[in-house]
Amino acid sequence: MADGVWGRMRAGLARARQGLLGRIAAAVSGHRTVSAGLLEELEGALLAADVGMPETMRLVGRLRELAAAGELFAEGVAATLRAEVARSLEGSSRPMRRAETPPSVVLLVGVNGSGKTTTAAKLAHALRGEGQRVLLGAADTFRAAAAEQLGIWAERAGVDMVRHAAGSDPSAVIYDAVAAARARGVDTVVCDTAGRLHNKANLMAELRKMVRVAGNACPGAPHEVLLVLDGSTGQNALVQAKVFTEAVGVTGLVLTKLDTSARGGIVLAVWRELGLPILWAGVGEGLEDLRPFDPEAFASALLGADGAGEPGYAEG
Ligand SMILES: Nc1nc2c(ncn2[C@@H]2O[C@H](COP(=O)(O)OP(=O)(O)O)[C@@H](O)[C@H]2O)c(=O)[nH]1
Ligand SMILES: [Mg+2]
Repeated sequence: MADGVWGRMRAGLARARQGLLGRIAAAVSGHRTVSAGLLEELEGALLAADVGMPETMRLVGRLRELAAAGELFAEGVAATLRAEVARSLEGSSRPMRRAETPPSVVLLVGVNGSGKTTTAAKLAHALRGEGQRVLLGAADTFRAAAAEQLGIWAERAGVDMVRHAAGSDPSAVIYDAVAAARARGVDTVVCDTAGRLHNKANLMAELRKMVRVAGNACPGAPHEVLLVLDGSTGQNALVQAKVFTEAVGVTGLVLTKLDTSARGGIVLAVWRELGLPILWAGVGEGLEDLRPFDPEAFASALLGADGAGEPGYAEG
């Protein structure tokens, strides 16, 4: 009895580890035609991978259509899904907006632990690699440790940082960082923010003020408000995206931890359900581990293909 329970649990976990591709392969094996039962299993696999209901329904509907027309057999399911996912994600990325007259101002927002501070450092590093002059703004003044953490990264990245004392007004940091950037001929200011305040309303009010103050410090700023989402948090990422989008004008997304997530399908859900472009993908904890989001490479990494070994995206 106990053995049975443990055996099932082990098997269940192994299945989760295998990720989407493994589950599709398992569903398809032994089938020749795309039966209703197979479609149901595929639906389960897509939902388990956080693809979300609307996009799952679209994908499964498409498979059903092709199968009914005699154009799809079980062996072609993975390749067809890959092509459909790539098609879904067309137009889901774009380069970051730049100010006509520097500095460009980028605010990173998101809940605690999503990867904002790490992303600020990676982004500064990436832009520096493009030859830009970059300045970091430590506008997470909620905890002293936050500015310290960013300071260590700034040093590693060889980028200057503006910070104030812990507990001070984060908007003042934004103002000073933008003013300093203008004075020093900086191309892009990347600002870290806090993910937790005393309550959600408080946090959102603070963020709105930061956006306003950035605009006061430099007309047209912020040029991007990027919501940083942990790609492994699943459907809750959608809830976060809705909350932040309503509170501040989120212009795009950074999806982090795609290297650790066996699910990744959240990318499809956020694009279909929110239409927010995905600008960057976080694929590790190091300075180099940020990539412009590449929909094709992502579809290949998620569903396996020749490009699946593409550096930087996790394979299921
Ligand atoms: N594996 C992995 N870990 C990440 C990634 N981005 C951030 N992290 C880790 O997530 C944790 C929280 O990151 P942090 O930047 O402090 O989040 P913040 O609270 O939003 O500022 C840290 O341990 C980071 O190293 C990523 O793309 N991949
Ligand atoms: Mg932080």
